[in-house]
This record gives sequence, structure tokens and C-alpha cells, in this order.
Amino acid sequence: MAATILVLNGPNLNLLGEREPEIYGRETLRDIEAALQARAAELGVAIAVRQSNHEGELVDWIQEARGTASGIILNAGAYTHTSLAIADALRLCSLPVIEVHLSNVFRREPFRHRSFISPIARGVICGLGARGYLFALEALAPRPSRE
Ligand code: CA2
Repeated sequence: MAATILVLNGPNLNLLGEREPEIYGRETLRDIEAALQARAAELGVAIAVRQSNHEGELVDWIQEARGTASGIILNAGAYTHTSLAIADALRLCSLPVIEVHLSNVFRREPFRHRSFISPIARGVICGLGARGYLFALEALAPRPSRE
């Protein structure tokens, strides 16, 4: 089995499903993790799903990913729009990154239109709800060989 794909979630995403379902949907982070685990098993890849409300902890996990992960799916929450530290860690780790947002940040307040992560990301998915994570997993999973 190939190296693990790390799925990182930033601040407040542990509360998904409890509030603002019209923006973020009704699925909880546990629901999203279960759907990702099921799809990962079908694709034959290993994933590790984590969430933190702390910028430094997210930076630590990105640094650790250098030796252990083949790619990162990242919803950095509000840190997307503020964190040079997370952007630097992603640049230094040199792994492929897919940035995911549940909501379409471009239909929202102007401060959500700026992302420090997008210039480093291989791809950006937003506005497709929890399915965005599954599309990101498809994008990072190795393609099956034709042999
Ligand atoms: O759309 C996304 O996925 C966001 O990354 C979510 C962040 C927001 O700051 C970004 O601009 C876009 C906020 C996550 C807040 O999580 C909640 C969880 C439960 C209820 C309400 C919000």
C-alpha cells in the first residue's frame, strides 16, 4: 500500500453539522471521515484524518507529513485567509496539496477570497460540500496501473 494521504482540518471544523447547515451542510466531521475511509478502502490508499483548532499543531502535522505522507488534503478553515505559518510549512514539505472548502468562499465575504494556501496547492475545491473531500482524495490517489 502507498504512503498515507493526510487529511487536515482547521479551527471549528470539529463543530460541523451543529450550526449553519445552509453554509456548511449537515454532515459532521465524523461523517466526512467515514465517507473518506470507505472511498480510501476502495481506492486502496491509507488516509489519516485530523482536526485542530491550533495553528502550531497544524504546522507540526504538516512538518511530520514530510516523511510519512504522499499528499495532503487541507481545509485550514479561517487560517486559510490568515496563516503564513501554514503556507510556509506547506511550501517546505513539498508534498502535493489539495485545498478544500465546504462553502464557495468566492460567494462570501471579500476577506474569504484571499487564500495563502492556493498558490502552493496543486488544486482547489470549494463549494461542493463534503463531496469536495472525496474529489480531493480521487485527485491524490495513485492511478491504477493498466497491467
Ligand atoms: O468553507 C469552508 O470549508 C471554510 O474553510 C470553513 C471555515 C471558514 O472560515 C472558511 O472561510 C471556509 C469556517 C469553519 C467553521 O466551521 C463551522 C462549523 C460548524 C458550524 C459553523 C461553522
